[in-house]
Amino acid sequence: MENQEKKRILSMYQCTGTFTLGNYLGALRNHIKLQEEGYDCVYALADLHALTVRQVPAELRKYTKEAYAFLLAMGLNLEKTVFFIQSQVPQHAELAWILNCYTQFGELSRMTQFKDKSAKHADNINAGLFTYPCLMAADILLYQADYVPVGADQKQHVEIARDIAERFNGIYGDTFTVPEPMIPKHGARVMSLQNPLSKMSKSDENQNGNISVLDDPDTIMRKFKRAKTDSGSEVRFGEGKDGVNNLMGIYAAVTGKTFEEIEREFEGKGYGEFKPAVAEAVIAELRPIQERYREIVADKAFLEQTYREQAPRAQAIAQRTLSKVMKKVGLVQ
Ligand code: ATP
Ligand code: LTN
Repeated sequence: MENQEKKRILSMYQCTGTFTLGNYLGALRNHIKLQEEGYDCVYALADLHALTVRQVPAELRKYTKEAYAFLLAMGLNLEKTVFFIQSQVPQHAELAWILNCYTQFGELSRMTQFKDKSAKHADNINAGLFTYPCLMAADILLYQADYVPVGADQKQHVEIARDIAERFNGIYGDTFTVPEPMIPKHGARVMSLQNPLSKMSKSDENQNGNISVLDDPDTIMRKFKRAKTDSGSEVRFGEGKDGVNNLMGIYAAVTGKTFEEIEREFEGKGYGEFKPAVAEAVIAELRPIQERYREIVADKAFLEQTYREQAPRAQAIAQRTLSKVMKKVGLVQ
């Protein structure tokens, strides 16, 4: 199962809501492709991380299963990729505790996500929010990952995981592979349809700004038709034309067309024709995935059996690293 020659990629996803078109185009779709590009992929749903913000229990469970089914529907191949739910692999929490003891208060205080989230959830600045990077380092280091594909906002977390790995290796000898962030080549960054200066996000209060990957065709059409565009009506990429630029980015990502091709296609046609065309392209992209998704979620027994079978595969890899670490730090086994 484990192949020494292939480089290992690890990524995890928070399941605090339904994935957005941003998650899909900016991350998920690229990560699924990596399976076919000769990497050994390990993917998981980071439900322990989700607890750093107060969740409605039934919703967290629902979103976790939904996200699991969605990635399967996208074509995640369980013969090539290990895909599990973080809380079902106890080694994550165990290694995270140990790594807590090798991480400094000062370095955790400097994490921008901690600063942002504590400002946003001032009534619940819990210890988990603070030590989030140690759990994320455990996620990565347990699997001896070579690369971690992340968006720019998560780069600092991969860097601290590297620092922790290097520090630990320095004290105890080679234990962890030092991971590298993998920043996507064509980093499709999808912005909110209502405020093209902020990224499309699951937790956006304005649901008209984000396209959920499970939105039905009518909803997708309506949201695109209402998308904020700029003054003027020409479909042309340009500075200060954030609304149109965003729609062009989405259209390009979905159809594979270049910006010049898009400008030519809509020459003299205006936003009135462009917006529904973008919506149609997105609908067509998501339709087959949504169909498979509906089949998978309808079969609860299959879904449950699948994630249950994956947990021991992940545990086997994770335990090898954890046992090494326990021995090195002096825990009796
Ligand atoms: P939240 O709203 O809770 O902050 P999110 O929707 O921003 O969540 P994450 O779970 O933090 O999503 O991110 C999962 C992956 O999706 C990350 O690799 C992240 O870089 C990517 N991603 C999230 N939003 C976008 C976006 N709008 N455009 C491109 N990539 C995105
Ligand atoms: N923090 C990440 C989710 C995450 C992750 C990981 C990503 C948890 N553990 C390990 C890569 C590797 C986020 O919020 N997107």
